[in-house]
Amino acid sequence: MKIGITCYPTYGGSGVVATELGIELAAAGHQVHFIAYSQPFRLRGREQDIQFHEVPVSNYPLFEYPPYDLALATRMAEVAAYYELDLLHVHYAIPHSISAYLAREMLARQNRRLPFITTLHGTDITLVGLDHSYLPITRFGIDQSDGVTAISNYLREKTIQEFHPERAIEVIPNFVNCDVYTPLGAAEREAGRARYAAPGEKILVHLSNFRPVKRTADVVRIFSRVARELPARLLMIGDGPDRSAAEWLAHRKGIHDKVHFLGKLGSVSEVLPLADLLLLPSELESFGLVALEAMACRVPSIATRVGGVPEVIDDGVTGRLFPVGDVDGMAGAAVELLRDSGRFEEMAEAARRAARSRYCASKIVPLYERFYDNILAASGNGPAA
Ligand code: GMT
Repeated sequence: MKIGITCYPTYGGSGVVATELGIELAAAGHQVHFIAYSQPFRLRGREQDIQFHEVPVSNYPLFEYPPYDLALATRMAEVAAYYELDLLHVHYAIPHSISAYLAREMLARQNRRLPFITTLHGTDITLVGLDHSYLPITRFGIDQSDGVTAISNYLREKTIQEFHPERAIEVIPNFVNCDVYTPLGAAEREAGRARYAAPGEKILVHLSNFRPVKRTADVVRIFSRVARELPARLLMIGDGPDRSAAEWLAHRKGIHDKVHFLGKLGSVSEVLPLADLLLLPSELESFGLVALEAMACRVPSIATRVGGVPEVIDDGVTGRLFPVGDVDGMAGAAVELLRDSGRFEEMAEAARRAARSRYCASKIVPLYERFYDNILAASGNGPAA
């Protein structure tokens, strides 16, 4: 199959899922074309067999707001025609589904079919879509899609409840490559941990785009309580609007020498397996991809019971879940686990097992391939059903 993929190429779960999907599809023998304003960050160094098409957005002085969605639609239509794409798969509804709709309509005038699939990731529905100025166009994008998937049951239900779409929504959960996200051998792990912590110190990790929804101040508060009870370090991976507030809080609490702000890392899979616990105290997560990546590396999470997180983390088995803002509860659970090596090992093992049995790329990517086949069959582009 020849598949065009569009996503937000910068730091963020939807772009990560889109990129990993493209890599897996290319490995399965499909021809994959990314169409975005810059190369997706996780694609760097892994672009073999994948083509990237940059979307140029002209900056004519009249345009106070350069029309990216139109430039994207134009590039989608061009790439689809030049490379004879079978379908487009867009990640995040706004504006990608609208650009794909325009591309499909442009090509229809040349008697070419270009069905498109929209995958909903979360904030496109919970934040962007519910801003009333975007609601009608988000619903239009969903209804015009030839197929729609959501990354958790929570998000599917939320979309139906808020948007009443005409188009059916299929849940295809996020996934992780369990060979890339995998525990390290003892010697390699010890050597890696020594970069950040002294022997005997526990390592907690947080990874996000540091947006308000991630509650990064809670991460620092939780860690501050943990560090009072036992020797520990905190790795903060990523960057975004709330990073400096988190740095300020670490200084104010006098723990800045124990908190390492590592910024945006391309190779998260090398750092996650060094940690003991992941902290994910978000206000909302439609899935919580980083918790799954950590689980695959044998790292359980202390997280909030929000959105799709309980579908990923089984409370008390593969991690612990608490109400939003329950900093004391989350810190207490972290200390309890880190002090009880028997229970910790059991949870770490269960986390890895759950990631492998339910969310490995080898299990989920075929669901997308089957979905593509069905959409193609329904749109008359074959293969035969
Ligand atoms: O959480 C963000 O700010 C990024 C956002 C995105 O679109 O990149 O993440 C959403 O998609 C991820 C991948 O499917 C999910 O794992 C996140 O839970 C979801 N974020 C929210 O729902 C807040």
